[in-house]
Amino acid sequence: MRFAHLADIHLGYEQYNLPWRAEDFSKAFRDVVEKCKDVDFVLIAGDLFHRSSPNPKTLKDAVEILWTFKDREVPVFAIEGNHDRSGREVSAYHLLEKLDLLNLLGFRRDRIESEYVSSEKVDGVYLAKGFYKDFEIVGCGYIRWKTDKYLKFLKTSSNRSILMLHQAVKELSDDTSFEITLDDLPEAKYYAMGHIHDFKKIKVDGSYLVYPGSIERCDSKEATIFIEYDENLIVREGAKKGFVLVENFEPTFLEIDTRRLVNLKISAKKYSEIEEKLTDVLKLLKSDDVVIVKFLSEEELNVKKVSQLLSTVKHYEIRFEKIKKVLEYKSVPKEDEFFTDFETKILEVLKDYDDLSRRTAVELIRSYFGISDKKLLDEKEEKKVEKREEVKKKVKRTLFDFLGD
Ligand SMILES: [Mn+2]
Repeated sequence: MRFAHLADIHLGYEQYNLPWRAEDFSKAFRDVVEKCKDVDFVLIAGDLFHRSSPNPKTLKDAVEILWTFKDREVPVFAIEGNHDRSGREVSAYHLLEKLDLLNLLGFRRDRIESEYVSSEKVDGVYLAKGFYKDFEIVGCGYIRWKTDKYLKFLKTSSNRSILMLHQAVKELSDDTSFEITLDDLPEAKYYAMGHIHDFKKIKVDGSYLVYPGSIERCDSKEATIFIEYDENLIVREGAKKGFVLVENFEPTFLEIDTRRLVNLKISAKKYSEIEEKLTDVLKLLKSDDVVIVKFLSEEELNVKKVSQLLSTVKHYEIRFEKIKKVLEYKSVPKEDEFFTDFETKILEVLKDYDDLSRRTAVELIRSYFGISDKKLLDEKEEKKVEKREEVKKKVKRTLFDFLGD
């Protein structure tokens, strides 16, 4: 017995406003289905669609692709993700369920009973569970708040039980956002997870907990390759995309080919260097690539020119960040280099900033320049005499004027 576990298919995602990118997502889904031969059933752990209201083309693709499983008589069990759950009672999943293309699991207002689904009443609602031979599949769609309240109802009874959730588990989340921790999980023989877009696999009390990851590259953080050109040119491979085949509860990752999404970062002080580096990097790029490039420079970017250079790839997105010039500080001379010994001494005395130190400083200055008290007084006296003479002259002249000579 084996089953396929997929998640985060994001059908209909017109990434970077490009309708043909949605085609890439459909193609990836077709490739997955192609590789799912000889499975007994299929699990879709949420985010089958990129949006809760997929357009007609996307719905048509979903119906067509899922019909392959229907033709093969392979049941599909699915839960809603955060991207495609609906605030209203009916989502696109209900349409697919009506067409017998999948079995929607989780909390429902009405009791659902079908070939592969049976409902159990919990807390005033019904929990639709999946059954395939002796496999029991329990799960529910994405929940943002009070996850513990819902999780406690997701009890399994079979020893071939699968718990399917679209939630980020804290211990496996790369960023700070998560809704549950490993301790919150009810017991199961396999945890079929969705929501985290990278393939992850760990063991929890002897059972595998797996995120197959998204089947296509949903943003530049999920790039095929990361190229960084600052001092040196560094090329790093991104994560593989695909899904998981599970046989006897042992998961195996199967890779799916995707269009290359290149995450490129070029830094240089001068714009001319940016152009040179880009020309270098272009040798690594292919005509089918989608390139997300970030330039960092002190000078303005010649957008027209870099666009021209990038026009050899399928699509590019340019981001630019102007970096501030690094200021060069002139070296400040040391105090003993700048001041003479005498000046340093004066400054030292004036540190205390009181009358005594001021008087001391004045004394020092006087003796340094050879100015005695007497000399100072003499100078003052001289000036006074000069002034008096001047005044006298003026007065004299005025008196003469007055007397008419
Ligand atoms: Mn997703």
